[in-house]
Amino acid sequence: MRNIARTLLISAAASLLLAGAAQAEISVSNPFSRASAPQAKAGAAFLTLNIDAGADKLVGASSPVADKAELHAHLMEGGVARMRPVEGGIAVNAGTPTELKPGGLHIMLMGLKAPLKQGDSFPLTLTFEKAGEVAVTVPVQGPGAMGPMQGQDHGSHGDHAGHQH
Ligand SMILES: [Cu+2]
Repeated sequence: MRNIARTLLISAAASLLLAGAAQAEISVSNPFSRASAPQAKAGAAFLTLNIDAGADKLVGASSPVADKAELHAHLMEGGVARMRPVEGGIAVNAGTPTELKPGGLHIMLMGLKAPLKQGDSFPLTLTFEKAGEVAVTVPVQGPGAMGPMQGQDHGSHGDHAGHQH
């Protein structure tokens, strides 16, 4: 009797430990930025966030190319596109990619130290509420780019079936 109770306790403790150790993994795909005009003091970075289980929140970002990086959203206010900082972070939920893209959520790079040049890339550190810091390399596309360059995403989606490489 006592032995059984003890065994149960031990296995309960072990599964608690396991649950604590299993951390959801964040993946970042399709990062890109746009070349900035010579006088521009701000730029933006775009990317797609996925998490394999549960939920997390993007709460901050930083990059050596800018004084400051802010999480922004674009809104339409009375027919005028505006952007403002996102309060409380950007949610990432399992099963639904969170897209940061032109005209929507983005990472604003404030106080660019030098213009972003097409063909260059720069490091960006994302800070998540649970996962902590995740480092990303962001390629700089043309000034009007709406997505990463063709052929650069050989990542996660297994969408190669129809392509003739
Ligand atoms: Cu912005």
